[in-house]
Amino acid sequence: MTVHPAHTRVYKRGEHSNIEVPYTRVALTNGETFDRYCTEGPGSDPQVGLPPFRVGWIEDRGDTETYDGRATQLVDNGRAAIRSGAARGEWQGEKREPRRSTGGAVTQMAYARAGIVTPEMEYVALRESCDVELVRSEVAAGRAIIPANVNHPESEPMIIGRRFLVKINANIGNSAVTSSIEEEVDKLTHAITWGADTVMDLSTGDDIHTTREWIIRNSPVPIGTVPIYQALEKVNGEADRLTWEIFRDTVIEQCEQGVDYMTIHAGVLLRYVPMTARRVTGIVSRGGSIMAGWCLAHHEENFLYTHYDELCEIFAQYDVSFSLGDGLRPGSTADADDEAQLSELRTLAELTARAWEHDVQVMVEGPGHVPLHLVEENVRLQQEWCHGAPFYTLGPLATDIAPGYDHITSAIGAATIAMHGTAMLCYVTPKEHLGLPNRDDVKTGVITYKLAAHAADIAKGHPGARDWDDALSKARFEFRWRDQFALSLDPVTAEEFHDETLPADNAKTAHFCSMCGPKFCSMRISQDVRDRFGADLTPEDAALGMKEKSAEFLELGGTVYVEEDVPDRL
Ligand code: IRN
Ligand code: FE2
Repeated sequence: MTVHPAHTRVYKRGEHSNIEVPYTRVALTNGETFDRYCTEGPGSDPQVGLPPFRVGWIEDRGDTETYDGRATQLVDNGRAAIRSGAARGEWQGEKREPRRSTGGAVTQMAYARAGIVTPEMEYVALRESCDVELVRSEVAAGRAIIPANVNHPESEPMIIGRRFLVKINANIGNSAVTSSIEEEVDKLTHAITWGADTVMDLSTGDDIHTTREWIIRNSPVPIGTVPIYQALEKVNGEADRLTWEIFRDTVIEQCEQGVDYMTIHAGVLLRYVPMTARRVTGIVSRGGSIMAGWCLAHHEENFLYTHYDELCEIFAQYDVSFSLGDGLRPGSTADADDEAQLSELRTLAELTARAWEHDVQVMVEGPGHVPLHLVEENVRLQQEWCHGAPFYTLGPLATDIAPGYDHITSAIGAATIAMHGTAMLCYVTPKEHLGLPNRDDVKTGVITYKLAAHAADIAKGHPGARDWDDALSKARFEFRWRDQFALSLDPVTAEEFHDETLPADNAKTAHFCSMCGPKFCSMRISQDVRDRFGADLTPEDAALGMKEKSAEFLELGGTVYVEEDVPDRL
């Protein structure tokens, strides 16, 4: 699905390989074209899923093998259930056997460190229009990650790191209270159509496994999860009954399904929990509160921390990336940068280094709610302490006072934090703090975060980032309305808003809109001036032109434009 008739899918081919990277080409009315980064994938029938196009690359490396995984049975049952619309049904699809390493780490980091350039790295370099050596060296250094589980061969490789385009993640997932599997797959498609770079499935409640299977098989973008949510379901929501074994099995089940990165709240240490007692909003992270509850109930150290090396060994076998959870992130501006948050960050730094010893890729999660004057400091500390590992932040919300508008309060913080070096932004929707986002909220969240990320790319001087702005601004100045819509992040809304007052077809070429009307359009006036004096317009000429305009204006009676007389002229 494309969002505008002027959009088509084109492929960029590598010079030395046959790797093809999809782009969205915007055809402009002046004959020019503009190519945009594209996340929506080739599109799929939810019942069938996407073609596993990366399988050949994975097999060619010869370092993985298929096996009779524990997830296979669950997968088959799950798909059959959907297909028949019943709890039991016959699975007619192919049996998918999971794959894992035959020995060593099969991670992009391991290859990068060994000096190997993988097809995934080439793909990413084409996608980002950068040198493949930059990709390889940043992944090798841990400053960027390419989340790409060997069991998610449907995914189009992408990179998360501060030297690359700022990425955004959209959270979807049902809860015990609302929404079905079909709705969640639809939200996935909607999120990637509007530009989500990764999607996290945060489903809780029934059918977690099946929902996730459907999402992964239909996802061209990396999928993230928080496996402690599913582990908690397995013990009926009683956090103190959780064990390392239950958690480990859940993680393996998800590794086999193809989850590309997992949020692991291993930095919530027993001794940090009391530090949250005097906070305004205590612990606001779901995973953080589960682990804090477990630590207190057992008066033992967090099992995610004590079994961390085992977890690294599992992740290395599938190339699953860590998203080290900020279980103690501030949930209000008052709690920002407090002892609990910063103590946890120190532990996340230690865990980053330990994962790297296993060649496992890592990003580090960050806040939350942070007033603007503390935003830069948050990036600086994370980058310094965590040895440059990519930062992945939830907003942050710059203020707490606007429930219903928290996509905006958080985008203010998100643009700022990304400008200072955050690599990926976790979106916040208008429903934040209020309810489960619906389809429309997903779109609003994605668009809001795309613009925050892009604003940061421009501020960072990212090569080529401003080209998009220039293309749109030119279209705007030249009154190519159709091109302005086609180039915008959300063409549908842009066109709708324009047409609300000037729906006629010829208004799409008119040299004004209803905001100022024909006589007061600053861009039309300055264009007239340019036309009169030619391209080599001096400031003096411009001043003269403005004088003439002013005379013309007074001649016309100097009245303010009345909207009623517009339709006649169109
Ligand atoms: C991102 C940065 N900090 C937190 N996040 C996201 O918040 C995380 O990746 C997950 O999608 C979501 C919920 O996490 P908690 O509440 O379990 O920590
Ligand atoms: Fe919050």
